[in-house]
Amino acid sequence: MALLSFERKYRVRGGTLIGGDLFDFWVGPFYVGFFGVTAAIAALLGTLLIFASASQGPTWNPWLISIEPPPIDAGLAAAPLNAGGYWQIITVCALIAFVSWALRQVEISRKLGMGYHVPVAFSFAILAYATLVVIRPLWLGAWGYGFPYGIFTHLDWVSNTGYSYVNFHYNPLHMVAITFFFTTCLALALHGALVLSAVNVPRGTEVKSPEYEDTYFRDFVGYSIGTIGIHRLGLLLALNAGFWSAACMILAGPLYQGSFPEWWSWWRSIPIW
Ligand code: BCL
Ligand code: BCL
Ligand code: BPH
Repeated sequence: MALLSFERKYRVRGGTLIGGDLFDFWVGPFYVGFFGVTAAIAALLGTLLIFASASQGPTWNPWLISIEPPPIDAGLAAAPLNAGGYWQIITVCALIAFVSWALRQVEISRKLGMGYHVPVAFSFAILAYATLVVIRPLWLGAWGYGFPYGIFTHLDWVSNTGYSYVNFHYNPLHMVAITFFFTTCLALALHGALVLSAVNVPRGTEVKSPEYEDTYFRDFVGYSIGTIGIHRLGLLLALNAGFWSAACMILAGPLYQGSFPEWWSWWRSIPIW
């Protein structure tokens, strides 16, 4: 395929982590690399296995298809295909696909001489997933604690898991995670709006510089975090949202069983009130 003029500058050789020059090429706009190949294979295989498992189940209705983890009694053993085995293999494929995806991001960062911020950020999402389907089930001693792969059934799992701790809103780390999610959304709303207000100006008027953006917030709330600062803050907020979500599920089960409203009794019995 012919290169676009600007691509000559960016489509450079090298920076691969593994495989040397072997997979160092592009297919259309996509960089391939060793991890592009492993991601594609794992994603394809995992998806095919979802179809294989669905073919054994009662429905082809996409909302209702569900690939169940093994029953809790089965513990940490390898399960027969139709009793959680598909789920186990799909989980392995999914983890390989996600980690490959992150490593491909690393190779692209290296080629371009850029930082690893994107793959680092994505690894927090992978960590959250791994917490739900690997770390927490291992810790609790059964794969059956993982969530089922179905559009509606995974919601049932969230609800049932939540209610088994009486009122999940009282999970203190769940509170922290939710607060970070909401704050992330606040920050992105303000940032997106501010940039558009400076750049997306009426025809014939001048685009405003970042100084205007900073001045806007100084006039408004007395402080501007600045142009790099807002991106640092946004990343920090989003990564904390993912991290405390994972942490709240390690608290729920491995570290604490029973009712989360009860967990707060230490607070009620502090002698100052
Ligand atoms: Mg969930 C909802 C996927 C883990 C709680 N969840 C959704 C839907 C989508 C989904 C079907 C919209 C998500 C979205 O826009 O995200 N959930 C999904 C996946 C995982 C996952 C793929 C995973 O870990 C691999 N969900 C979990 C865990 C809970 C959870 C167990 C805590 C995070 N999820 C909830 C709740 C809700 C969802 C509560 C909803 O109300 C919502 C819903 O409507 O459910 C019916 C943001 C991401 C994007 C916008 C990027 C695009 C993502 C697309 C849409 C994902 C498609 C997934 C596809 C249908 C599944 C398989 C892929 C193929 C086989 C290749
Ligand atoms: Mg809660 C979890 C908010 C009410 C029970 N809850 C969460 C957290 C989040 C949240 C803090 C989910 C985000 C997350 O983990 O992302 N809950 C929340 C809010 C309310 C709430 C705001 C509310 O009431 C306003 N929760 C309740 C009620 C309980 C309850 C009270 C039920 C009755 N809640 C639970 C349980 C859980 C949560 C149980 C969790 O397990 C979950 C949590 O903390 O999990 C860690 C992390 C993101 C992921 C896991 C997605 C990972 C994506 C992967 C890496 C990539 C997928 C790629 C995809 C397959 C590709 C598709 C193909 C392409 C599109 C082509
Ligand atoms: O490429 C990306 O974005 C464009 C990466 C990505 C990211 C990134 C990326 O760089 C970052 C920084 C984040 N996500 C960050 C975060 C948040 C904070 C840490 C967090 C809230 C979050 N991502 C959440 C989510 C969710 C939620 C909340 O549910 C979803 C659905 C996603 N992120 C999804 C994605 C993808 C769009 C993309 C990404 N986040 C990663 C794409 C990828 O890994 O591709 C390779 C894999 C495939 C193409 C398919 C694999 C198929 C499997 C083998 C089978 C399916 C198994 C699955 C378990 C079934 C689930 C069924 C569901 C119905 C439950």
